[in-house]
Amino acid sequence: MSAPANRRDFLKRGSLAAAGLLATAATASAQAASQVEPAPEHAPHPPHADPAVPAHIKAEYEGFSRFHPGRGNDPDSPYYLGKLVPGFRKAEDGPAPFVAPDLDKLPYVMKDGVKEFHLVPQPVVREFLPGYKMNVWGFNGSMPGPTIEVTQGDRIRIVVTNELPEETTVHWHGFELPVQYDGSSTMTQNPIKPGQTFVYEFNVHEEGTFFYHTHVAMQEAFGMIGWMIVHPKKVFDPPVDRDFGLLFQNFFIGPNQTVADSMKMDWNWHTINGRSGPYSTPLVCKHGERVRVRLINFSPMQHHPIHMHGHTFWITAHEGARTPKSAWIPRNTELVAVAQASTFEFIANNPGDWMFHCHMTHHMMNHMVEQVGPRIRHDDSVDRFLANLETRPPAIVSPTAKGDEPPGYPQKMLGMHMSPESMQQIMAPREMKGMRQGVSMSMHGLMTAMRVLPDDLYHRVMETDEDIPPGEIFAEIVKRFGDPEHYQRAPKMMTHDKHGH
Ligand SMILES: [Cu+2]
Repeated sequence: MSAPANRRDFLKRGSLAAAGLLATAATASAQAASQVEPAPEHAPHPPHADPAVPAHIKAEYEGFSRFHPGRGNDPDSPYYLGKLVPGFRKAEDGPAPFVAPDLDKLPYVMKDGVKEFHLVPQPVVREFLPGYKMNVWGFNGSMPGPTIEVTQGDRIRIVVTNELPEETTVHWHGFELPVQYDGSSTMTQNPIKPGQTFVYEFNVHEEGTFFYHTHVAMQEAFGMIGWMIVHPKKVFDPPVDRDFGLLFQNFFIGPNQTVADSMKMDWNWHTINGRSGPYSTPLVCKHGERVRVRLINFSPMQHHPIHMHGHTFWITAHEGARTPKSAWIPRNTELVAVAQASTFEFIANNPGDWMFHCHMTHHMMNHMVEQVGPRIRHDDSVDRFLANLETRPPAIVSPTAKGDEPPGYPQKMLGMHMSPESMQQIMAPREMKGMRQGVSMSMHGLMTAMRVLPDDLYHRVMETDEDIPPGEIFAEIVKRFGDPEHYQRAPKMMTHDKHGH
């Protein structure tokens, strides 16, 4: 079927579905509330939700639409859940650039046909949240280290100069390389002493999601890892428009401390690419695109069930290699164990700001030391707050609990108290523009967002310097694709009021 014919058909069905919806609503209000109306054959989809699809864009694939949520007609179709629906990017344009928010890329120089990188293991200060500057270990001033991005078939040389106060080695996780360059401390090489340099060099015949990391266990718990992306020589089919990476880590950093403690068995700080929610920069894509997301878990001890709202995705690769299409699995939550990498792809056919997070409850909170008071207090000790435990009032379960401090409960149930300056720092990236007022209160620890925006809204958010009021983009999406009569905007200044009113 040609694209224009498809579009006419699509519009016609859209109007019919909308008419059906109105009729259904009218009937339902006149009948008993318990009665269930049969669902229309196609999901209710008001005509105003139809994006302006140019004639050259194919929107429908055997019942699956690039532009509105749905599964497709047949689980055995290659297009079921968008499985093989291509992105807009042409394969001949090469792989979509890899984007790991909040991290830089490691530059290289070409020397006699070899890509040469310089990597410096060193102690670094990383700002997990505005004002929370943590003493961790990383590479080249960053934790995680800068991203190494190469292409299958490259020969690479990594010159490692150790600026740590102790010995280290660097391991190239997952590569099938000559053993002397594997970076396994003492098993394959002498540790690199402080101030010394060691040169790793090997051919990359693999493709996939890899990473480099120290091979000293305690240094791993301090954060010593970096992305290592190898693009395939020939772009994978179907081509994607976006290639994002989220790297999940846990740390233990005690109250009134800034130094990560690698000996703990529990973990209270959680970072995505080295930042904690809501300071992690959201992912933004356009409505209808094919999007790839790579996940790495480099936590010391704990796994992460990573869940994305509003879409079903296909698991297309694990750390070692691309998975054959016949073995792809549709999911909405992917469990990523320690040191594993998982890759999924989906068609962004459901516009909105979608939660994207680890589902472990403790990983959806930062530092979890609220019961002993603020995280960092100058000239104060933890003891005063701990002393309160004996005298604190009994737990009261009542709707009269004030604000976000229910009496008797040690933890605050909602929100995060931040100065207006810190809040400004969090809301500053363009990726946050137009999200609902107070959105930062819902993204803590290993939580971020996948924003799926229609072209014009994407342009306003990502390609202009327009000052967009909080909630404006979200409200516009509700207007076009949702149920605007039943939508309530967020109360103003919610995030700046200590007591939530
Ligand atoms: Cu987790």
